[in-house]
Amino acid sequence: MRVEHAELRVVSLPLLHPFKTSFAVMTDKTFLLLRLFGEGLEGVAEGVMDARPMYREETISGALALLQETVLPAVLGRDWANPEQLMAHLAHLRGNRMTLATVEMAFWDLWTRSLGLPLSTALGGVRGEVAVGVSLGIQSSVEATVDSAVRHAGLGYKRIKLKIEPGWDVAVVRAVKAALPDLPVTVDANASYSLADLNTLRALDSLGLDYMEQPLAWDDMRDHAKLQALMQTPLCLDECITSAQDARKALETAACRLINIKVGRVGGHLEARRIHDVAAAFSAPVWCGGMLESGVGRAHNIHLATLANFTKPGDTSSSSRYWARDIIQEPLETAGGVMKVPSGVGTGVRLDLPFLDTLTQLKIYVDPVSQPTVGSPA
Ligand code: OSB
Ligand code: MG
Repeated sequence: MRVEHAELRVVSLPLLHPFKTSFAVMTDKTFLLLRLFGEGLEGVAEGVMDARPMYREETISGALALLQETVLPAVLGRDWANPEQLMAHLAHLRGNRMTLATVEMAFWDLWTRSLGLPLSTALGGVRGEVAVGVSLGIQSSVEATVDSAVRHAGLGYKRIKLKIEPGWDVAVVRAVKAALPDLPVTVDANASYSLADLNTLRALDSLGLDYMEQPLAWDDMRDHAKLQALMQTPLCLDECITSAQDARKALETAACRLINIKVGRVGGHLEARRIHDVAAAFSAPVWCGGMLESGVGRAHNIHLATLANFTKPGDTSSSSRYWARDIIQEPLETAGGVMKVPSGVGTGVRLDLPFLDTLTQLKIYVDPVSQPTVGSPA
């Protein structure tokens, strides 16, 4: 599969409702969109890095520079047999997994379209629909949160995840658990606690949560292992896990008992699948997280979540929860807490280009550069 040229965009899509986490309030989703073109086909992916490094350390402008200066020149104008070969060629580049994931995922879409296969089939998926829950941001009141949780439970969502931060935790969890005693409820602190908050974390531990996501620092597995030893509630790591090696170390040291896999955080579908396999070897469940992706990233997430060990509901809820209008032509909507895998080849979704153009803040075409041939007499 020859990758002939690329288009990079920065796109800004307004959120229907502000989304508040322990680290930011988001009112729109600004993201990098990459289109790879080759052999008359197109593959698309979005980056999950934000403008500012508040979730992990990559940024949109950093990714744009790295893609233009280093990654795309290494990829364009060449033939790639498969995603493995492409990623082996980029394996000397350290870190920057969100940036690398953007290229890897766009290539998977392009390559599986050229093979005439759905992405989920090429990945080894085992199901045609995936179970989903919702992630509810920090709200203005406990009552508003309970109302929202009950409404989403009524729509069939299979798990309620509450964003928490110090000062917004025990009371809201207790109220939601009281309203929905039979539905799995989880919390996500996005790294806003430390071991100094042990009293609060212990209080949360007694509330029957299905699991607690990333309570401690984004880059600290060791304190998570200390905390897990003191808690009944399983810990789930998100920010801490960027690779299969991270996953192995986290599970070996009992820093967590399950993992939130975000394909955009870990360097792409190959690494996401390796994490899935490592977790399976430890009998640890995984689930598919989200980063408020547009339909492009959402479709990639849904295909990934068809792998066998994605046994907990993911965050890939209906597109209409986030946007008045998405940037793809196909609807991505759940019914009864289940999201159907988009049918068709590749991710199965196509860009709504006229609408996308109205949201595009920056557009850059990247063509192959002529590569100097080392050692040839020219
Ligand atoms: O930690 O899972 C997270 C959104 C943005 C950044 C980080 C996270 C989230 C979510 C929302 O929880 C998941 C979604 O609905 O896409
Ligand atoms: Mg999280």
